[in-house]
Amino acid sequence: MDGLISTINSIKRESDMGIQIIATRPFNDQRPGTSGLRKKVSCFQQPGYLENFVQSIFDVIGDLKKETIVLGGDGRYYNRKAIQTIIKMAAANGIGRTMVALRGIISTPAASCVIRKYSLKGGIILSASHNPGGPEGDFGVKYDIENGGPSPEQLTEAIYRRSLEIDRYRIFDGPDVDLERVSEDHMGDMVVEVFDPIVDYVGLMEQLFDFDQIRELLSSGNFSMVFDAMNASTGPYARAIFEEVLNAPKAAVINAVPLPDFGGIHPDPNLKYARRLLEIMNSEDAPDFGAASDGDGDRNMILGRRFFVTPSDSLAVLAANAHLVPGYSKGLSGIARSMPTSMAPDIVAKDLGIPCYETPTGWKFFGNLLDAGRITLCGEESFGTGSDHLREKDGLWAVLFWLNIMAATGKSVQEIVEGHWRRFGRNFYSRHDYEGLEVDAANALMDHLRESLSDLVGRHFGGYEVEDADEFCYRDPVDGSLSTGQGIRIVFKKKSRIVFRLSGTGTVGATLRIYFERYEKDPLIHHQDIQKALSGLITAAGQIAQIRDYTGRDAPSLIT
Ligand code: G16
Repeated sequence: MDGLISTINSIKRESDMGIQIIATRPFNDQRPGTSGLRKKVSCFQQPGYLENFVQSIFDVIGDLKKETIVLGGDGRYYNRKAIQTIIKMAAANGIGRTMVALRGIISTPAASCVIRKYSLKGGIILSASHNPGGPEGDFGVKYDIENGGPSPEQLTEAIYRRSLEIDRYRIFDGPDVDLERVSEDHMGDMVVEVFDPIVDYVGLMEQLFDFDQIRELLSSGNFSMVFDAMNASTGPYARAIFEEVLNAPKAAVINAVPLPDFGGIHPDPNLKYARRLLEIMNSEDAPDFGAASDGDGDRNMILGRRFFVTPSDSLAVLAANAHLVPGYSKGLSGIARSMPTSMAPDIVAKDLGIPCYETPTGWKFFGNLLDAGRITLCGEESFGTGSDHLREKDGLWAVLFWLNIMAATGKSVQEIVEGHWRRFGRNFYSRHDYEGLEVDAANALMDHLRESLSDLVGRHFGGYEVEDADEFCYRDPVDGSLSTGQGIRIVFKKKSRIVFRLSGTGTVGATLRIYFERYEKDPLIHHQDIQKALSGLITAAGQIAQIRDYTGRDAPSLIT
């Protein structure tokens, strides 16, 4: 009885302070995927859906008094509404200060930068990354921890478990915050600061790269570039860096204004979706350099004149040329790549005499290696590259890294990459995606692969002999944690392999990703068409996984 009375009194006290405690019921689908919780906007619009997940985060991260978090998103539809809700929930959950990004927009790398620079408790980033936006599109929520990186798996699992038992959330009954101007105010006991994250991010880039050298290149009149912000979060950052600080001509940044539906663009910087950029870079009078970033600014695509750089090659090239860039001139401690990423970076690491780690897909797996100082650079085939300057991948950072190398060497993108292949050999690489599959069919295909692993060794497919086959699992060398079921690897003789895994970021059905790789030392073969060079492996994948039988599809829906 005493307990009940004290609970009633405490609810009354809180209600007098403007804090409401709202009864809710769990949703059973709030397990974060590769990078946070991603669902259709309509799913997040269900009463209590966003609130339950955010309350689960607050419940799990513990004592928040006197703590500061950063809050913002990639500007997609529902961003502003969700931000207002989360500010009020933060106030009701006893958070000391919430730093809210101006206009509610912050790129994922800028959030990581702010968390690290001001030693914050963490950050809530509202983003579905490269997924389409608008009312019919996707929305997402992810929590970054105090090192500025994505929540590790143990934390996302704890948040998920909490979401299954949640029965109430806390929210402050107050007015919306004006996100249009920099300000500092109170909501209950919490300080709400609206701030401009661009300044801190640009400052960090200035420390890493030779801005004078890049400025000379961009304003020389002999060099042209175009950066496609895809109507997403990087537009204002890119304008500040390229046009204002580095004196690039005004037209250097296209699709520069963040829009809630990304102007109808699918904000994924790859050969299918960065259409306008590709048209420009494939035209007769193409600029010297082209690049794009995704919805939340952590991915990058690098292009030369009529020349595409695979993300795997990009990581290898950055590692091989890092000595030319001030922030990395002292050398690299190590490199890491996700397992399906090509082994091109491994070859550079060997040459530099440093370790190369192979981790599961997901930036969160790089966090411990970066924190422990075991690696300086890391990257993934999924258009992500980064370094120990942050704990998230960083699109504009990669673009600046390339510009710095070009400024230092005077070489074009194509010359740099082809020179790299001549020195280290070429890893032909491609990913085929089968999107929107029936979940059961995709799982059945993976089960079939799993069951056939032991029978594959020694057999021939598409002209290749299987040397090894397994399902990747990863023991984190820093904290010893084990992550199983991280993709099926089929390794062939002649330094080739195929990897199969299901995506953890989609919101519709299942996406099967198949990664192909073949190493070629002979420079005479380096200019072969990629799909042709990989055709034997593509045939092999169809035979081994019986793709048509399981999926009913004759061809992938996306080739990158
Ligand atoms: C996220 C993760 C990346 C991962 C990518 C693809 O990127 O942060 O680490 O490589 O998804 O994951 P999956 O193959 O499971 O779809 P982003 O840019 O969407 O945050």
